[in-house]
Amino acid sequence: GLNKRSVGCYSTSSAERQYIPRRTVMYVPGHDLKKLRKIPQLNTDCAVLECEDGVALSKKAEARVNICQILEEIDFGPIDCAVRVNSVSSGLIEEDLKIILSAKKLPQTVLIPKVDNIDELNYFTDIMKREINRRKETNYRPYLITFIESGQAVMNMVDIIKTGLRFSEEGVYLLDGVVFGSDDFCADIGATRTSEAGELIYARQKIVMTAKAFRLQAIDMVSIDIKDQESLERQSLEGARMGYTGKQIIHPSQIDTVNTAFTPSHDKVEWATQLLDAFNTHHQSGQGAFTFRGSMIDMPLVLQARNILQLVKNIQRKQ
Ligand code: 1VU
Repeated sequence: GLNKRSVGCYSTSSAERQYIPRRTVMYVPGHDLKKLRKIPQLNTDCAVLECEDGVALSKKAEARVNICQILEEIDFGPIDCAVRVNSVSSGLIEEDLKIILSAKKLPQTVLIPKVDNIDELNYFTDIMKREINRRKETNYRPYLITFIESGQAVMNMVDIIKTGLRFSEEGVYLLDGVVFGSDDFCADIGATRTSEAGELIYARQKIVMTAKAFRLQAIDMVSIDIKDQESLERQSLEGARMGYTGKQIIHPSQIDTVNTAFTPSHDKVEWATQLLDAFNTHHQSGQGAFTFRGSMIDMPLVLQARNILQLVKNIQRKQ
């Protein structure tokens, strides 16, 4: 089998876990039924039925009701159906979970924003347990994705993930990924956001590294300038090179560019396939390092090539 370092794979538990590709994680505001009904026509990997920042305070109640309706009404097909609830600090999360977890059909994935410390994750998990237990069926176990959006959250990330994995082992949910909430992060530390994102480099790299250290997916920052396809493509390719598995998006025009950037190119797949063939040949003849297309190849490159092919397999499984 493939090495455990394969991209996005979770190694500590269970064959039951299926890899859910989330190259594109697209927000659809919960108050907007017209946009919500568009979801099945979109080629996004993950659709986020949004309760948090995309919804005004005066529309929160309406958004919850719409989301319950849409969960029942829409066939999401291959799209990962996710709900982003409000943060613990907003005071709105209990009501979000009460209503959404009483829907006839439940989301496959729950996103929880602005998790700054383990107390907030504990509080959320208590409500999740209570509301899931309230239902008759006991086998509901969503994927969970947490957001890192502040200096405190970056510092506490390891503890937050370990706590989430402990609850995952208990069976409450399956912690599956981490999102970098770059705009709130900038506000929190007093940074000024630029298109080049140099001000974000430390947090962006720390978050992907930490997520991957625990074999979790890492979802990169949003590009809010909807018109600027060039910077979207540049940022997406950069995120993919850093190890991110996907990116948050806000508009249908961003889907194709981002899906493409997070899918290994034809050339890259060919390179990886041929490199592994060459490796097998050299390996059988007892040779360690060898040259391939003019470069020295040894185990780290072989592992990277395997990551690429595993990633393609994960994406293809969806189609
Ligand atoms: O052509 P049609 O009229 O049939 O459809 C429009 C529009 O409805 C649709 N569309 C979307 N459909 C689903 N999900 C979306 N997010 C979405 N956005 C647009 O596409 C067609 C073209 O749209 P448009 O160019 O006329 O755009 P609108 O003026 O309708 O909408 C623009 C905004 C920005 C309001 C819209 O894209 C949106 O609501 N995006 C998500 C906002 C959000 O949830 N933000 C919070 C998360 S991001 C974050 O917290 C970090 C900053």
